Amino acid sequence: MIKRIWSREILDSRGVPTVECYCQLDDGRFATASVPAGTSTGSHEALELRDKDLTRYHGEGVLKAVENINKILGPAITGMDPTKQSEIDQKLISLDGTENKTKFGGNSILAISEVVCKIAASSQNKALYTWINELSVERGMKKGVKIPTPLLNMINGGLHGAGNLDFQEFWMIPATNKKFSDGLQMAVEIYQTIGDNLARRGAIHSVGHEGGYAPNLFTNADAFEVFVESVKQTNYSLGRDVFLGLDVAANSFYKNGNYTIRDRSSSLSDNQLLDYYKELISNYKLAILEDAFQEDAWDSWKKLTTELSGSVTVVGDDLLVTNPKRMQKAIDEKACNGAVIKPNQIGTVTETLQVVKMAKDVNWKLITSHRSGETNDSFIADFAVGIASDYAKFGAPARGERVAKYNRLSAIELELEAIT
Ligand code: 2PG
Ligand code: MG
Repeated sequence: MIKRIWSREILDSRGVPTVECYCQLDDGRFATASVPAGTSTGSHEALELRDKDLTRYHGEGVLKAVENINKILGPAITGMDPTKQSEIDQKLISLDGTENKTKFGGNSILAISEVVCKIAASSQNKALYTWINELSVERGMKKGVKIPTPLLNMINGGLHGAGNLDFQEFWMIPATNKKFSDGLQMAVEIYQTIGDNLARRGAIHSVGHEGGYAPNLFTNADAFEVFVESVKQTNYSLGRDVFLGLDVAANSFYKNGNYTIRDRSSSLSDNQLLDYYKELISNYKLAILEDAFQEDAWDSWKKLTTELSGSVTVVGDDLLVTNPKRMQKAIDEKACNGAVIKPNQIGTVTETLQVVKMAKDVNWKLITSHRSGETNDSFIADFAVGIASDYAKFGAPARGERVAKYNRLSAIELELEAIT
């Protein structure tokens, strides 16, 4: 039984406040969970409640969300059985009562939902990923866990970069038949080689929010060139061991009906941008393309999926925002064939599982994802394994809050090997 829930304000990896939540059961057991936050958020996401008190943290404080947990939401679920995840989530959802969790904030609600999930696992002496898999079976999905293939963010641009690239994330993708730990080793070797090459060109500026390099280069295609050159200098081969992928995060350079990127001297229409993607896919063996158009350009998404889903996985993030309604629309309109899954876009574990189920029912690829503002909480790694996600996107293979998740996947890999 839940004896007490309480919360406090902590900092995320960007130095921005976020919510941490504690739970204690009547048997004395404790758990904590903290929630991440995005920088390039979709406008249809659940509300992240911020204080807007300009005398603290430039208005980014989360004391109201903390108080919502301490005074209202925590007491409301005290006495409940933590293994009843969907009942607890439903209670939080109805107490809030708004479409996008604008009353109490998705950050306060998710912090509770995750801490409950963790303590329920521990109270049953189960690994968190095992318990999450049982919760997905409860919602009609198949039994069985899986270590996802990592999408490692090597070069950061857009709102995540301090550099000058427009595209947000340039990923290295190990071949899906590689063992997780082998893929991770490969990623580190390539990451360090990219760093050396950027330094030699005098192009290292800094690292971006997710630990990838944020270099000074002329064009987005130059970032791919450095990437390809670096892979060649290792023992791995592009198109066999390693593939490339891209989160364009197109919202961030879309304005007045056009997209402006450094690779072209004038702004591009949707069709011109689509042509440019075709070039990139054939030149650089792109395997996955996320958020290629802005979040409400449904017709362009449909066209992209019709024309390119044979050669690349077309993934929606800001388009779908892990929201059942937007997901259903995307399925009906065949707007993509892959979904990014981020619990904090919707605000509870149960609703996230609902969206996962919808994607699985139509055989879409699943990418379980961190946010650019992270803590060292590795809940998302267990979640990815528990839902048997195809891919996991946790940033560069560097920086504490990113490797916390990758190291957790390695630990789970060892555990699973030990029991099979
Ligand atoms: C994304 C994410 C995570 P943010 O766009 O996919 O990489 O970025 O958390 O800033 O929305
Ligand atoms: Mg994205």
